[in-house]
Amino acid sequence: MIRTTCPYCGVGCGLKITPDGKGGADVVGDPDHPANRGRICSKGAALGETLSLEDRLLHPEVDGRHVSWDSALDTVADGFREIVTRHGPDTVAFYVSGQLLTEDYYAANKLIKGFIGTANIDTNSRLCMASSVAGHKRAFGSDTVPGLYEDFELADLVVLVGSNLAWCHPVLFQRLEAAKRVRPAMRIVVVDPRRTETCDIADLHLGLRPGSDVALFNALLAELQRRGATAKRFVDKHTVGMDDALIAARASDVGQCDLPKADLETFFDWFARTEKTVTLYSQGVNQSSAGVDKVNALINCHLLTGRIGRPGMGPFSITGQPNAMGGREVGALSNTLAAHMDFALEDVGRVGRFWNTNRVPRKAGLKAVELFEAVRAGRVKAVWIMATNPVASLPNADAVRAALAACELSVVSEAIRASDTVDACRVRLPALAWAEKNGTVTNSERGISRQRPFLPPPGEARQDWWIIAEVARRLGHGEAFAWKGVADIFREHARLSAFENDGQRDFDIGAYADIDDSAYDSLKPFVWPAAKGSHPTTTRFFADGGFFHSDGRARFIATAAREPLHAPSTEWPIRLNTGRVRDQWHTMTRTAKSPRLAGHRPEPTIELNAIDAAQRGLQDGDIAEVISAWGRAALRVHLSRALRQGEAFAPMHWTAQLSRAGRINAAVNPAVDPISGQPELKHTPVEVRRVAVQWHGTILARRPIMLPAVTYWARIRGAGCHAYLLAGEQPLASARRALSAAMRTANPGPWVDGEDALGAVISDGRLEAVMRIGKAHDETARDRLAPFMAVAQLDSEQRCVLLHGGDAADRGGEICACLGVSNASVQAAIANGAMTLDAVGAVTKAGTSCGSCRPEIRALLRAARPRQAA
Ligand SMILES: Nc1nc2c(c(=O)[nH]1)N[C@H]1C(S)=C(S)[C@@H](COP(=O)(O)OP(=O)(O)OC[C@H]3O[C@@H](n4cnc5c(=O)[nH]c(N)nc54)[C@H](O)[C@@H]3O)O[C@H]1N2
Ligand SMILES: Nc1nc2c(c(=O)[nH]1)N[C@H]1C(S)=C(S)[C@@H](COP(=O)(O)OP(=O)(O)OC[C@H]3O[C@@H](n4cnc5c(=O)[nH]c(N)nc54)[C@H](O)[C@@H]3O)O[C@H]1N2
Ligand code: SF4
Ligand SMILES: [Mo]
Repeated sequence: MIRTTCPYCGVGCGLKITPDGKGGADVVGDPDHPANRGRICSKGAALGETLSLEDRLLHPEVDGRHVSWDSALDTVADGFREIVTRHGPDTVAFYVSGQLLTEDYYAANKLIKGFIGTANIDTNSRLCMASSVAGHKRAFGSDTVPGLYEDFELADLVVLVGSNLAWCHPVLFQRLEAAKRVRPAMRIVVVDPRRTETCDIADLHLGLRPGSDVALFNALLAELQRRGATAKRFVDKHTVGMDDALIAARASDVGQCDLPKADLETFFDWFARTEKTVTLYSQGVNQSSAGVDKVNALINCHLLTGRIGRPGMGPFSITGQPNAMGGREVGALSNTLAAHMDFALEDVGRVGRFWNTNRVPRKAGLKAVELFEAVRAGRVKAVWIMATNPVASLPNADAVRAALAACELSVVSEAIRASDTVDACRVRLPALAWAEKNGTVTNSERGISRQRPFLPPPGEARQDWWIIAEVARRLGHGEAFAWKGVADIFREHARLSAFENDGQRDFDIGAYADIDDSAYDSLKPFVWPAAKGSHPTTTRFFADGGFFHSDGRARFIATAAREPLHAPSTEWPIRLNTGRVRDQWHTMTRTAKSPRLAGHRPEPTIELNAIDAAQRGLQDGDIAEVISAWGRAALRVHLSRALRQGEAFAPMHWTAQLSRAGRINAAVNPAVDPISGQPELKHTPVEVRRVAVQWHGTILARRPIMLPAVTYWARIRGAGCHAYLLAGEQPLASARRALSAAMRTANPGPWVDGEDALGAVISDGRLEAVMRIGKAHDETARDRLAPFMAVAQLDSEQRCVLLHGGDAADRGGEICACLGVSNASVQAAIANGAMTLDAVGAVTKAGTSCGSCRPEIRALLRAARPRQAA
């Protein structure tokens, strides 16, 4: 059994792994890990299904040819050297990721900032945490998350702003849910334009107008002061700028939020009266052209009330990626330097002394969106991408693809071959993946945990730090990169955090600067700070001031509410919001391998309010084009009661690998916050138009199919098969011909026609491939057909049911990913009288494993109640 950390979200759950000896593993929550105490969510629980080597990049490639490591590394080193010599260091760049381990991250940052001599390294955290980083620095003088996870459990009021915790940080949601069950008096408020699954445990949902958070928190600040909630001693002793912040707050108009007066009154009242208040916030705050102001507007409320750094209270920026915090610690944003230092002259000198180099740049580098603009314009001529998929995840994504195509030297270090970004890069370096990697990550509460390998390295793949160090050596910097393993890098990183620190910098893990290899190997999770000579504790920051501005005081920031940069217009009347679904992770390079995760949301959707849909002649299941001034995507229409009129939502996950036109970021605008440079991914004015498709189809096949050209397709994994969901504009008959030919090419055998536009390849009694095609969208076809693929040999009755109809399985998709319980089974249980979550669990088992689906089961229960009462 090996203890490691989950590679997905920033909760950073500890896991216990038992490899099965055949390349797979059993994964359970680690009861001893402080982040999760044994809990786990649907994505974590399905990790065992994502370990196969299918789709992995296993050998270095240059210009599409498989080459040796030596040759690939020479190509990278020679290319960077030559471009730097010809055009200067600022014409090269790295674009890295919060999914690198701290040791890899440290190596990348050291190479480019310390030795290549440019700050042109940015990370996908720019799309994620940059506004929080900037807001923290403005308020506290440092990028410090003051609190701990247990504060959510200790609080009497938890305000979730722009966070869909139920789906995005499920284990923290479970902890919150459990705390509320024990103490029902605890109140939860959700501030989100959408009525998300997180609202399931909320006492109040403030469905505000998108982008109006500053107006809301300004109004709150003014109200707190009016109601006498000011912590006068704390404000006088530890802060500056309250008066200006209050003047700005009073000047903004809460009417902009479009919220019922009574709800506002309740919110102000609860906040004013509740000392133990936590404000937890995420991408609804950060991914905005006013992201930094949103952060400061809500921090202002905590400074005014002195509610920070004590148990059960404080602002809490929840991070997305497993090592978003580690990236901030090593300083891999282009506007930070290293170990929570930036480009102040003394920091540049200090880091240069520590690294023994005089090349440290004196100014910040390019931020993600401008970095790829610079690539496109030819100002940056070499870019090395590591552990991120910008062709899918950056806004205005077609421009990113075009930038890479125009780039002299595009390099990518990746674990997966099938990725839009790998397709777009010239040099492809195979990286080890989670199960094989070794190092540390930092979670949202500053907790550092080990990731430990439990599978052997496949093919020629190597860990990222090794690849970086090999390039460094070829560039003549071998001595500075002569690490023998990850423990060497960790110790160096810990030494730098403590170097000339004396308490001036929050990030200090000097206590670990001298640990030996075996202590590193067995390292238990710990929360920083952990200065040399200190005893392990879990510390909060700022209860008694001690802010990191030179005068030790926090800053109130006067914030003025402003509209998103691109407002809706008559041409683009709908506000497109984007984000996540429960069971997929980002660009799906890993989660899409798991059949059980595919059940929940199998396709890329555009969720619309019923009124907006009706105005456009759109019905549930139609195919629609989402069009903006930047680009377009074609998605399945999904009507949703969670959305306000005039607002749409699309998940960010689908790439060209999985759906021809499902990449929503082709349409998302590249506006950024003026301070943080974080893109406004939550707000793009768009129009949505019906695509006049003639038919809809579903194919399941044992072997993957080369699809003919069709308007819309999405592909997912089924158990033992590949599933395709299709729709097209050509006549039904010709589509049917083309598709059946494609099916048979990959899955040879005799073709059998069934009723109801069904056709199948059945060879020696085994179903090889099956298609259902017709004029209408049949949402349940995949679930009905899947059980037949699971049968080794169809008996005559099964064959008859398959070809001539009848219900072989239940309908309506999967609700419980862990135990494979369908929506229909849950509904049937409810219809038979299971009226509580526990009762549904007892009958169907749904919701009794990881619990991620409990909000959805409760929604079905709620929906059933009025019907049963009637
Ligand atoms: N299942 C799953 N979990 C994940 C991830 C994943 O890919 N899949 N990714 C991880 C990562 S990297 C991140 S960053 C986190 C993100 O975690 P979250 O931030 O919780 O997730 P999102 O869905 O991006 O957005 C959160 C909410 O912001 C709302 N929102 C949009 N505009 C506004 C606004 O103007 N104001 C307010 N108040 N809210 C608004 C959206 O409606 C959405 O419900 O999730 C992490 N966890
Ligand atoms: N429209 C819209 N766009 C968004 C967002 C949104 O809410 N809306 N959210 C944004 C946010 S918050 C984030 S964090 C980003 C995430 O976006 P990305 O970072 O682009 O998403 P991932 O799919 O996680 O990409 C990580 C890649 O690294 C690879 N990989 C995994 N492990 C390793 C490793 O150890 N080494 C190497 N070299 N490669 C590895 C994976 O195969 C994968 O291709 O998306 C952003 N984009
Ligand atoms: S909540 Fe789920 S995805 Fe996040 S770290 Fe824990 S198990 Fe992994
Ligand atoms: Mo993120």
